[in-house]
Amino acid sequence: MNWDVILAPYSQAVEELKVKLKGIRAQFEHESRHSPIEFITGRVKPVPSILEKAESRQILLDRVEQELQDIAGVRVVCQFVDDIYTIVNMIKSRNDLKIVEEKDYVSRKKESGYRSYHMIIEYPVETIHGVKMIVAEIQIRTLAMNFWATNEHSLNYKYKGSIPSNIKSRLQRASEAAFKLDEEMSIIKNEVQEAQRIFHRK
Ligand code: 0O2
Repeated sequence: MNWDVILAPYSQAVEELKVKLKGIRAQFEHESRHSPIEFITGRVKPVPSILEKAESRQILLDRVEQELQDIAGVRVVCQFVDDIYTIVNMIKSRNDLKIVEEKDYVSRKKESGYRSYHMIIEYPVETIHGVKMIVAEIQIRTLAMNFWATNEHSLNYKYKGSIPSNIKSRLQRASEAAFKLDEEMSIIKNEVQEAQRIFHRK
């Protein structure tokens, strides 16, 4: 399999989506309004991770593009929980992509303690052979959720998916603490935003 050729349109989709989402942030900033986007990252799943996920889910290699929905992944990180839903609604109202599936792990966390809003989309990419429909995953989460997920992801990697139970329960508590932090910040959101507006004016 020529992975460079297969993954090229995925890479293009990630780059285009990043540009478009950064455009939303820039527009809010130009209008001196609170941007629901703090930062954006994106990646194409590395080939060894694609192969590993395919093997663990018993997906045949020629079905990988149809079965794996996160080969192209974009992550939108927000300050506040409300911002997540602002972004979700903005993405839903766009004409340049189609929503295929939504997974709200914000209001219903995963067993691990993971919180994030996932949108699976279909996005058309212009290639030299015509339009190719790319399935991509957009993850939307707060800074606190991102902090937790990044640390848990590293531990999962370190322990090859079998995190010791004492660390697992620490992670559960950390997840609750991150959620509490988001709740507390939401309550003083207006105060924080006002302070940030004054700061930006200076
Ligand atoms: P990567 O690229 O290393 O992040 P499902 O069958 O619905 O339970 P599925 O199909 O994998 O799971 O889709 P889902 O739930 O949308 O998860 C896809 C991605 O979400 C993962 O990619 C992670 O990025 C993130 N994610 C999901 N669950 C967790 C979790 O418990 N902890 C952390 N840290 N991230 C999670 P990959 O495949 O892990 O790869």
